[in-house]
Amino acid sequence: MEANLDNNQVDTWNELTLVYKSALKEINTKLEILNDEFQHVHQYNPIEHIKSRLKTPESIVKKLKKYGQESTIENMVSYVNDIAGIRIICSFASDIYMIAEMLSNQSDIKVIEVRDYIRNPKPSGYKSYHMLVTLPIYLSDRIVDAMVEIQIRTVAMDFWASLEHKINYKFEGNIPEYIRNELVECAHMVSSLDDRMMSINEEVLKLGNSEQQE
Ligand code: 0O2
Repeated sequence: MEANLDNNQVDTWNELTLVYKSALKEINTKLEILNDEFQHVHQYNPIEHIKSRLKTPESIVKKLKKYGQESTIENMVSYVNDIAGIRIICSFASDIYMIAEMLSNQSDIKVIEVRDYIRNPKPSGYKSYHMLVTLPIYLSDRIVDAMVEIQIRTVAMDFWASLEHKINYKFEGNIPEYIRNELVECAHMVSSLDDRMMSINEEVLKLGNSEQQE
């Protein structure tokens, strides 16, 4: 993207990426605090790991093309919502909603949109909980709101999504039907695995509680 920009636009682009990077740092810190506090109070970490990324200029341009928009900085800010993206990987499906709620309850985070692909999976079988949020970034002379796409999913959902993403890339979006069907079937297996792992965990927690009361 930078190659087609004049000096002023390069400045704007650099400032924008600084704002998006700062937003990712802030959300990362918020999540680390929640995870540490959770460990302290409940003796377990709901978050397995966190990945964050800034969308590459190539992907931004591709998305703008998909929307039929010119590749300008204004369009990038107006139309591409996931320039800053963070993915939170949890152990259990129940952790997903708990983390989403804890983040939404923070007063500086404004939830713009929720897409619950866990309750409503995509036809591909894709499952994940997506939140589009804004949060204020305090610069030296002003405050700007930065938008971040937060994806929350289990380890198993993430395993599925990573493989499906690679396959989709390999076939440029035209996955052969038999592989697509196989992926849908695997997505069902992932859901059932998540349910069973969550039941085991609940059972273990119950046993732990009753032992403490004895
Ligand atoms: P990347 O490379 O991960 O950034 P929209 O943003 O509304 O125009 P879309 O795709 O309808 O586009 O939004 P949606 O459905 O909320 O998807 C946003 C992101 O979720 C995608 O970003 C993917 O990361 C992920 N995602 C959505 N559907 C699937 C799916 O079927 N399989 C996999 N593996 N991931 C999915 P990008 O920008 O498409 O890609």
